[in-house]
Amino acid sequence: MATDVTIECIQGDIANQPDMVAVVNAANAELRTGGGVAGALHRAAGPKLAEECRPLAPIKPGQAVISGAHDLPNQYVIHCLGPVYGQDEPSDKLLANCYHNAIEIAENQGIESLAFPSLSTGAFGYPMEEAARVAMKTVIDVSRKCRYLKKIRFVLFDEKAAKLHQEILDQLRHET
Ligand code: AR6
Repeated sequence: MATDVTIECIQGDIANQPDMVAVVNAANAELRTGGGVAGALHRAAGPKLAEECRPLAPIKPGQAVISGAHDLPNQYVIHCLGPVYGQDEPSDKLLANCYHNAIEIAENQGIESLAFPSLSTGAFGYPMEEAARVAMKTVIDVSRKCRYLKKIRFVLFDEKAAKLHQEILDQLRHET
């Protein structure tokens, strides 16, 4: 039986979500540290995260893999490689695959709560509003089939992005 999944949008830091079982990384193909989300998560997790990830790399756009969370206050990190906007095509399909695959991995692990950043909207250049529509639509669809997941949280870096995600979530919920 599917559970009812709560979807919420907050302003915050993806590396500081202690009440979530798993957090999602906006990774690079090599699963190394980097800027933005990857930098924040690897810094907080410590060097053992990159060490654990090395044999899992490289990953392709749209793919997701899971690791432990090391010094982060979570149990798992699910690493997704988002599409580089204007380069990895079709970018909307590849971005949707990230959300779909991350949720599928979480379900297979029996994870109850999962926090996402806004994948691809930093260094990878995906326009925030377009990306938020893809993200919300995918998460609403996939979460209908979840058995274990109870909460999905979008953690946005600034207030404007959090408000935009909330508005799109509200719109899409009313349409479906
Ligand atoms: N918490 C929540 N959101 C954040 C945080 C944070 N600590 N830091 C940045 N954001 P990005 P991408 C927002 O660049 O576009 C990396 O260097 C940010 O404002 O982290 O998928 C990797 O190594 C933006 O809206 O991810 C890859 O090479 C969003 O999170 C590449 O960048 C995603 O920004 C991945 O690029």
